[in-house]
Amino acid sequence: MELLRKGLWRGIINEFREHLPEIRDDAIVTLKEGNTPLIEARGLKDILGEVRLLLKFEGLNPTGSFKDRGMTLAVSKAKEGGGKAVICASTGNTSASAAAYAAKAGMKAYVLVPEGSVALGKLSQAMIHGACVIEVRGSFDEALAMVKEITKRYPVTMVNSLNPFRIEGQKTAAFEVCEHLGHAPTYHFLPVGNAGNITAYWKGYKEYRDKGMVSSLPKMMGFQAEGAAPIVLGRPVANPTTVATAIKIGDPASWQGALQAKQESGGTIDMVSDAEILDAYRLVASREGIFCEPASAASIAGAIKMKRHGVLKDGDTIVCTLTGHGLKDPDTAIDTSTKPVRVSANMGEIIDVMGF
Ligand code: AN7
Repeated sequence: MELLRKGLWRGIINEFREHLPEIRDDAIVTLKEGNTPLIEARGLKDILGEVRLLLKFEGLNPTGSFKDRGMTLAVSKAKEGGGKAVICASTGNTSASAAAYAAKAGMKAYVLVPEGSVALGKLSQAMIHGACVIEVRGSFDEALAMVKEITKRYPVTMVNSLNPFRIEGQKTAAFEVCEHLGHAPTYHFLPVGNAGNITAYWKGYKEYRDKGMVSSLPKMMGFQAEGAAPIVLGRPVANPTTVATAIKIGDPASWQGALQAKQESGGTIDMVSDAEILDAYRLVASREGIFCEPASAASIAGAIKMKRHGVLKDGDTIVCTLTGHGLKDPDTAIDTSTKPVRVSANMGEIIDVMGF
């Protein structure tokens, strides 16, 4: 009997190599990212009607977010080029992923995060993986501007999504959606922060269409948080605010990529309020058993909004990417949920709470 099962997942570089930039075998740094599930969601029919809703749960990547797809390639290419250190500005997930892949590569990671605006889980990841964590008294946008300057002058590789290998890696999520479904969805919903991911998905879908792997393309539906919606407003936002700290970004690096995805696909870049984001966040947790982080729920909130506006039709296939795991941000989960009931070690009190 064969003890080893054939076909164990080898990470996105090895699985999609013919669609990615060339890389030397010995430079590949992988934590076996990718191959995340596309989960049928049947519990929202009272809200969404007879659309077919599928959730691409990117929170199940090695560090708990979609960033790992881009990071494996960005760090591998840095290693191939003899790089010794990487740097990023981050609202949290990029820093967690950079720290982990740098650790695996034996490289140094410097991460700049906006002080007080990074969810607890993400900060803990960057710290435990041994990154040099620099909390900047300022915004993500200010931190990114400094990272750009630093990489011009010092021997460190930028692994923000301005690094083209990040986009190349992240486009593999679109490949997986096509392969799981056997075709492209009608709509693809995503949260939008720095706009790298929507740029990457659109590139991925177009490549699979051009190579004849699928025959159609989805409409790309990007959603920003109302208090951090520069692309919707058409101008940078100086002091972005939202409970969804991952997408608290006022001047996205891939602004043009997002607009291109919207225009070419016939989709939209729109916004949802924090209240809509938190409703969707609780809904997907309580009805579908999926714990995503608040920013991720902007995709579901966007789909609900589009249903309300009569955009979605029965029979449409809709994919929402849930970009990060809910455990990244336990504070928001606790703040927005029913509090535990405290009792003495007494059967009567417990049965009373249980309502029997
Ligand atoms: C969970 O980590 O920008 O539009 O520095 O963490 O590609 O930026 C995170 C972004 C959505 C937005 N959902 O994606 C960072 C960072 C989650 C995120 C986004 C982010 P982009």
